[in-house]
Amino acid sequence: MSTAILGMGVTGQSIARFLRARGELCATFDEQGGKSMTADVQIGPLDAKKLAAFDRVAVSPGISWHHPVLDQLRAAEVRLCSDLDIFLESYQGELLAITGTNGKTSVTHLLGVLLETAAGGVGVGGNIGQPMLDLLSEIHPSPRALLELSSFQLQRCHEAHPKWAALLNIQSDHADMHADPEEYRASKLRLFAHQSEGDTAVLPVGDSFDDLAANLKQRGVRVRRFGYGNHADIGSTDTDLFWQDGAGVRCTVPLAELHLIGSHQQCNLAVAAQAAADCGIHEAVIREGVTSFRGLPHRLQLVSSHGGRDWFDDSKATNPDAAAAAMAALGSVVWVCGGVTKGLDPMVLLDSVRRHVHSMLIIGKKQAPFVALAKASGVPWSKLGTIKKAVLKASQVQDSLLPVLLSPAAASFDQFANYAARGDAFKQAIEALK
Ligand code: UMA
Repeated sequence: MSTAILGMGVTGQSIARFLRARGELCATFDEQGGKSMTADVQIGPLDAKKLAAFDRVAVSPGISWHHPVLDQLRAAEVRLCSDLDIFLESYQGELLAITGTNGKTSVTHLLGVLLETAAGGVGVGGNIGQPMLDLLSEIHPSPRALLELSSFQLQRCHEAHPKWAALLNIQSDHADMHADPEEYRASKLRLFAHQSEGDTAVLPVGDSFDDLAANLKQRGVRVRRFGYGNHADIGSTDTDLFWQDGAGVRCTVPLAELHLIGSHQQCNLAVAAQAAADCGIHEAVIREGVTSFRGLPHRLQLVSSHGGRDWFDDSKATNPDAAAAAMAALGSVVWVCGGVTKGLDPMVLLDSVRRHVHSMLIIGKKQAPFVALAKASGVPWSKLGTIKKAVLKASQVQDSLLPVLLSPAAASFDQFANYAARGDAFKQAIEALK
């Protein structure tokens, strides 16, 4: 079988490594090129005629599914596939998968730590950064794989069938890559399309997932709903985190024992706890795991208490809903926001800003959407442009009790390599104040 691989980032390189190790023929293509690319990569515009000569074309997640060349290949009935398809062709173990707009990396990370204690351990990969095909390079791959899957990865996969799958939320994101919100939602829901008797699906509580839950139950899938409040099977209340053990008995941990704030983060912990319990991990291990988890960097992380106020780095909040959850968790904040909106209008945050924001400090190259939000909300605002200037300005805000929250509601790539670099710059700027 010959494969053309499109996009030679982390995913494309892992596909090439995997197929070449098996002696399969493949050719590699990238439209932009880059320093890390080997000489065999064909750099430049994609040519549908050339690609149609291959048995299949593996498409990296960051290449739009609506790329005109992919449309031409579809018209020519060329098989398009993803690294997930190639992974599933070869992997014989049990598959656990996590998707959602926000929180999936945190849940995947914590669950990975918990499942590491199971016999045979776990291979963790996917959108979290470790390409899933690299998990198969081990001589004895783990008997279970835990994948974080993005809408892009699910959209281009033919038949994922996870034994245990969770959807954390569907919020507005990636409007620049998906044709419309329905397409984005449909991509995420593909995770459950092939689940059947004996599988488990974890879904948020709420009307918008009731039909899916009913449909899955009809197919014999065990459905668990998570959320805030006692009506959920898994989740958090004002006082506790809760999930169910193997016998269906409710396990609880007081919120006071957790390091993570905000019901959105606490519900994520509960989902990871539930997954671990469903995989037979001992309750004591789960308790230890959730109470010791301090969260991943750049996710509502307290990074300084300089000047008598708390400074939170939530740089990973690259869409409005993530920022809204962070504001709600902190109550009232000086908000550092702005960046690349990815086709999403920050105006959806109007209510949250009115309720939780003392003042807005706007960064990023194109500030107009955030300026419009500030004007509509009536809160004081300043256009600062850089993180450094925003941090300096924040340090001068009079009400010293208010936390400063970097939760940009936008991507970082107008000014930084990624959200982590943006969060690091925030921390450095706070250090520089000292
Ligand atoms: N490229 C083209 N044409 C295009 C677009 C890209 O040729 O139209 C080329 C670029 O020049 C580049 C390569 O494709 O060389 C990049 O491929 P990619 O964007 O698919 O990125 P990878 O390096 O393969 O990383 C991908 C995920 N990236 C995206 O989905 C955008 C990584 O998720 C993931 O960790 C990795 O696979 C391993 O599975 C990142 C991400 O931002 C963290 N994900 C989004 C998110 O979490 O919100 C979905």
